[in-house]
Amino acid sequence: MIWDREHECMDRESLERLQLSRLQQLIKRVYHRVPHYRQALDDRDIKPEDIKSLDDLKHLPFTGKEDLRRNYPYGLFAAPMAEVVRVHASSGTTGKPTVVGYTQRDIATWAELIARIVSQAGVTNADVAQVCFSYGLFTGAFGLHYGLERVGATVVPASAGNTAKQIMLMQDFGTTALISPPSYALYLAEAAREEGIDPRELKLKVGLFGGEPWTENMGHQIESLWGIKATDNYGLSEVIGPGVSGECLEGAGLHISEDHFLVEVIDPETEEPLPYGEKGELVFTTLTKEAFPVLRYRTRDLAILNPEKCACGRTSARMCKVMGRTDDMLIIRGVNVFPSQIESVLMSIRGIAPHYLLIVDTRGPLTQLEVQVEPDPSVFTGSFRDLEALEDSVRRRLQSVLSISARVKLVEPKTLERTAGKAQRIQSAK
Ligand code: DLL
Repeated sequence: MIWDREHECMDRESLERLQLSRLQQLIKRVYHRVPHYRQALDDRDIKPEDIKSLDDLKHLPFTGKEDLRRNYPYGLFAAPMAEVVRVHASSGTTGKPTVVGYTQRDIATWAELIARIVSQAGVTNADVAQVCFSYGLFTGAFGLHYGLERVGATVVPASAGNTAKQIMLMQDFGTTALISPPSYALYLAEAAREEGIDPRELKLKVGLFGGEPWTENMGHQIESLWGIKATDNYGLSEVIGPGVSGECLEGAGLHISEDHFLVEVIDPETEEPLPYGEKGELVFTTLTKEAFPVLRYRTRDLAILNPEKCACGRTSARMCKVMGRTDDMLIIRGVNVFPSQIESVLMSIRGIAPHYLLIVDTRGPLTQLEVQVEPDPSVFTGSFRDLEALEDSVRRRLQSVLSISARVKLVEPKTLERTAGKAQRIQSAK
């Protein structure tokens, strides 16, 4: 079903007219309300009235995660706090998260955008939708929740974790739609089988998966384990959260809600926009957000755009599945984390030498992280109990500061490789 035919099937000319008027409003809003954007526009000698066509977008300044960090927590908000009804946050490149805000109208827009995605995956008011993202600062659960309610689905806000209970809920509540990170869908299927339950015997029909990268092959595995249709949906907190784009049942790319987000693909090195069909970094400009609009936000996600009308009837441009990132951000069980954040936690622990290795294992259903560290020889007693306590304290610090669960392994002093050049601190498990 097409939730919002008027906008999802708009001809390009009308769409571009709408985008331009919204872009002009946006530039006015950020110029007058957000000192950071005013400065960035002034630096380029751009005044709001200079925006005459969508082509002018390429002259506008980019925004990056570092701009959010510099303006922590509310510096980029374009609405007074009295109008901000919700905040969410995601990991930044330091210990501090990046914070985003929503007005009442933003929350309503978000629910509409999710309703589109949910409907294009075939979910209706006849479905029971189990949300297995964690409810909290992360945008995933709350974002998807309200859009599912908007289409009238029965939402089971199961949140993340407690696998045995998730399976019980699926059985007892007759869950037909699973909303989770793709890796968790694999894990749940495995856990169900271990309990002697055939996942294909459950009522599940469809899954809406996102929040982390996953390959088509992983999709096929999920589909055959559960006997369902697996759809991909993409988004990021800085732009809105989930709801930026999602797959329809044709499975031929993720439809971007272009009436709300202007999308570009750029060459990450030269920063020049690339034509349709070429692989590059996704850049989004929000067209309707009030509390936290962004100008040309650099996602670091790599993809290709396709502007052709889809067989489903929608005219919006589609992005392919995310093909990778331009930086080294890791997503460990849905939690975004940069190696630099792990490093800063490790370096703050007494008794740890400044050498470490991160081993990322993507072979199983859940991405696992092993952190190898050396004890500092000056405090190294050799006592087994001390070593265990040290390992445990590293594990707990990573959990409490970064919310990641990692396996921590202390290795003999001076055994991690030292290089004269760039240290190779990340390895894939083989
Ligand atoms: O992960 C929003 C979201 C939640 C989307 C649930 C879909 C479902 P952040 O925590 O800010 O927001 O992380 C955003 O996660 O830049 C991508 O690198 C990655 N990501 C999100 N969805 C996908 C996807 C949410 N479908 C970062 N495929 C993004 C690949 C994805 N990567």
